[in-house]
Amino acid sequence: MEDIHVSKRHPRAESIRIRERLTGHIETKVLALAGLIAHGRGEAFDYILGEETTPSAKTAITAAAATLLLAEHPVLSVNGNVAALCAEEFVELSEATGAKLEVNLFHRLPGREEAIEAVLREAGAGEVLGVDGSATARIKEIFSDRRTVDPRGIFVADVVFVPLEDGDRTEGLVRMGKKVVTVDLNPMSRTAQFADVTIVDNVVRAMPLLVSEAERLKASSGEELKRILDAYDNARVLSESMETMLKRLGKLSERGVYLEPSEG
Ligand code: PTJ
Repeated sequence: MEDIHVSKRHPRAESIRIRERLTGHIETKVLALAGLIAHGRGEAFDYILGEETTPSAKTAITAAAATLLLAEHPVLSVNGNVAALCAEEFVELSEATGAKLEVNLFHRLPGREEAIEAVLREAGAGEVLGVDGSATARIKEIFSDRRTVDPRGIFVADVVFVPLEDGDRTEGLVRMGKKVVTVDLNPMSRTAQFADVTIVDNVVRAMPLLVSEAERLKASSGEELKRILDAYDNARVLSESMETMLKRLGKLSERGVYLEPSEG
């Protein structure tokens, strides 16, 4: 796939590049059409957040790394959006934590699982669960196509990483006694609310930080990792992310017009 040319001087060059990447993945079937809408919703929250990783998101990233490292059977659930945006980092996170990669989709259209598997393999993945008819187990607590999972993966996992979804799955997984880690720019989404660890940040910024945090904490003892989690409060992290948005909008609302024209 070729990127369109966007001048580095364009004030929203990075955002346009990411959009191009996503629209290109409609044709490859990696992305569901609804994935574009989901991205737009995420972008809107990112705009209000200030398009930066906040201190509370960094706290959540540390807790996410500790949760994955402490798990016995961690699984990283891959959907179309995350495969299109950060397949390499998913493979790296899987290597750093020993977590399995499983393709698990909301929109199960013909050819999508294979397309996502191909993107993961190109990014260096070895084993990929949930493909080639291997999603044979059913989770009765989930009421969408996401309920069919790999019996070697999400079904038996104690910790599941489910970035970018606003759905019933997190509630179902938590009800089953599993721990859930997510990345979601919307702190009010059901997944953000029900997860044990919610990273309110753009997945594009959060994933490299999560990989390096997992690599840094890898040598820590179980006790040290448990201490990180004992001190972690997801409700506080969610409050702080909402507060960041509120304060930013409050400050900007004092001026209304806050952008300066760029020099020609
Ligand atoms: O590939 P599939 O078929 O499994 O479908 C994937 C999507 C994302 C289409 C599906 O899970 C879906 O419809 O998700 P929702 O309900 O739109 O929720 C996506 C959540 O991710 C929303 O709360 C968005 O704010 C958030 N989001 C979108 N883009 C990003 C994001 N969060 C972090 N980083 C982003 N880049």
